[in-house]
Amino acid sequence: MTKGKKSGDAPKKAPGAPVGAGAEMRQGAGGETHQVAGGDVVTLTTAQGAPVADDQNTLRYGARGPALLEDFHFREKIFHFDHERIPERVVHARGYGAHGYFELTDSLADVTRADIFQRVGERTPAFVRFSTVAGSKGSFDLARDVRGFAVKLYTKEGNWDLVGNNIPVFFIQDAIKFPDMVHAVKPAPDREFPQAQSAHDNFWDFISLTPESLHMIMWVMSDRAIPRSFRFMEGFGVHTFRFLDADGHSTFVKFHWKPKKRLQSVVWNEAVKINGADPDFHRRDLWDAITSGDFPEWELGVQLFDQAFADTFTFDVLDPTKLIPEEELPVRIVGRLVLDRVVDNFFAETEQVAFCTQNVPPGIDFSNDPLLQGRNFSYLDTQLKRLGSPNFTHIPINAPKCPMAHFQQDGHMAMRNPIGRANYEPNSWGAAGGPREDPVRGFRSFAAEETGPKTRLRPESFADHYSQARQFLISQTPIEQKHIGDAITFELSKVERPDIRARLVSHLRHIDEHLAATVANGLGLPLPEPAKAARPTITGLPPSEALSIVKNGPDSFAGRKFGILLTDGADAALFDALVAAADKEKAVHEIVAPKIGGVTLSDGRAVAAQQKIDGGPSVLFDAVAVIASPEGAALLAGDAAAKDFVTDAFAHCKFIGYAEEAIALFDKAGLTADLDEACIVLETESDVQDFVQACRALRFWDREAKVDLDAKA
Ligand code: HDE
Repeated sequence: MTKGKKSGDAPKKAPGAPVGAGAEMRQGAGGETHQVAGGDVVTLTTAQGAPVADDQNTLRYGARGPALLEDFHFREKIFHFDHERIPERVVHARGYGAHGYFELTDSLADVTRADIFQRVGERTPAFVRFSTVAGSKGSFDLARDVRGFAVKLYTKEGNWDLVGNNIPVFFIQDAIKFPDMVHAVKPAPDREFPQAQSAHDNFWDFISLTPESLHMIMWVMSDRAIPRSFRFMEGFGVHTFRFLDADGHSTFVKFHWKPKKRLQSVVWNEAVKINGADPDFHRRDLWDAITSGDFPEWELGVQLFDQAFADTFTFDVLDPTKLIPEEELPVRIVGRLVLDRVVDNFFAETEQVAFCTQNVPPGIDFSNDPLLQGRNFSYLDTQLKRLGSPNFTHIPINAPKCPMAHFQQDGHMAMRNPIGRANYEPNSWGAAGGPREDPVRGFRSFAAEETGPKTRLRPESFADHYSQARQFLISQTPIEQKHIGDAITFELSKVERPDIRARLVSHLRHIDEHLAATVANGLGLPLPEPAKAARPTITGLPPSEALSIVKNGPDSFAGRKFGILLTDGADAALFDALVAAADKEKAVHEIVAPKIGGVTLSDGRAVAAQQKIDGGPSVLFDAVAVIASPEGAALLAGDAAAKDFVTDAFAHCKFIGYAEEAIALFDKAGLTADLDEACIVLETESDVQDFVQACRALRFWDREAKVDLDAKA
């Protein structure tokens, strides 16, 4: 599939764009419609509707005189502009959203009365917002960070917000520590840097004093924290929730989103470079996939269990720093989530969407997870601050799509106002008296019986901090384990205080001695004594295949991107064969060329480029090919960006296809002697097919040992 459009091509005309001939109705993000007369442009008006004659000049006394206060058009315009910003989210500020639907594929009527899980085949509208946590709204996409995976499902019995992450556990066990944890990771308050990074003293100081975070740290230091695309990452509800059936019987549940195109991440050196080359890498990727019709898709899976399982499980199911391995409790796939529509307006939808963990429909309920309980307080509070009014549910993106009827009224920006006399209940106005409660359909909480003293106490059952961290590590392939060691070493190398570095390594000794030694060695640090552990590590937990990205990679290159570096005179047949093979694989490609105008192939055909070589480094692609004429290769060999293109692709263990003529570039880049079996010469159509097939492995990890000093240590 050729990438037909450059990003930025919305499927329909953007609001405010010049209007050509023909009548059309345009709908504003707020739902209002603007009539566009046939052949005419719409008249500019003030917000009060007064037509505007001149939008270029303020009202003045004489052309060079002072401005006049009575210029209401100018005042209104500037006033509105001055108030365009709302507070960014205190965490998860940088995010990107899209619309879609959830479709039930397996009924859960046996365990929950939740309406969304009753009828197989039924679709429920959805809005999803992905995000990073630490960076501000304008930060870059490929920070090493947890990704938010927040799903709003507009069910027939109210909105259900499953506000999850791409990592199934969390840093802390009690919500009261959240402000400290977030303060520690965000830029230091005196200097306001570093931005969108965890590689600094404050973060590691907090972490090394908070051993419960170590399991999450293993995930955050793994390649899970630098995903290739939102489309290729998992999502998790993290906490244990409850399903309730019509009789109020409870089943515990953990939620999983599994990407149809399987898992993929980038490598750290690549992430750093992507952030420079395209800070919008993830949002652009999502936009491009949806607008080209390659709709991202996830399966919804549930792990269901009862109290008896909870009582025998090695860890406390209320502890959000623990997961339940899929091998121990299988994930039952019950539906699919498809994102098929980009937003019309980023602010109206993605910025104003207000997720609240406490938004659950009848049939879904909370557990006592202390983090979840704290979140249930926090999100409503946060939305009032961000959106400025308790009427944020009136904003179209937040409004339920099912009927609503209640007696809430007034407040800032009230858009839905009660009609009639009765605004209280009970009342005796009969049918005109408004809505009544429904003891059968209405939401009911699980009738849990709670006992115990009023106290501030962390349960003993939460005290094991290292066993699952170790289980995560040993579940990884060797290359993934190496990346974890590299990441911790890198992060701690940015920590200025040696005692903080040592304190962190003292915890690693409880997770894995080899990891601790590798990190200590990488830092040039004597191995510290092990930290004091609340509980000894259980070393016998079996590896879980589900925790590795590499073991859960795709078996095709579909949805991935080739970068094809072309020059004038490049072999046309080879190029055609490569494009055909990429299309067949359902992969996309972009042409990179010395000039954005493109190249003239060996058969005289002109091919446009999507990237000029300086703006299209190989980090933007999953695999690259170089098809050059001898003259073109000589030209590229003298260009630093072209040399980086191949050396980076090589260093990042990518598959590289090349026409024999391009070898001059590899020579000059100093790669020729190192070319390995993942560097594939393209001469015939069958070479091209072999190359595309080889690319399905995504990376040739064996190479990393050759190009990384740490691997040789
Ligand atoms: Fe959040 N979190 N969080 N969080 N969270 C917010 O709500 C909070 C936690 C998550 O795309 C805030 O609207 C507390 C875990 C996502 O709009 C705020 C605690 C998980 C998003 C808030 C947590 C998340 C948020 C900030 C500890 C994964 C972005 C802006 C108890 C399961 C949603 C906002 C979006 C956003 C509070 C921990 C996921 C401040 C107090 C655990 C995906 O209310």
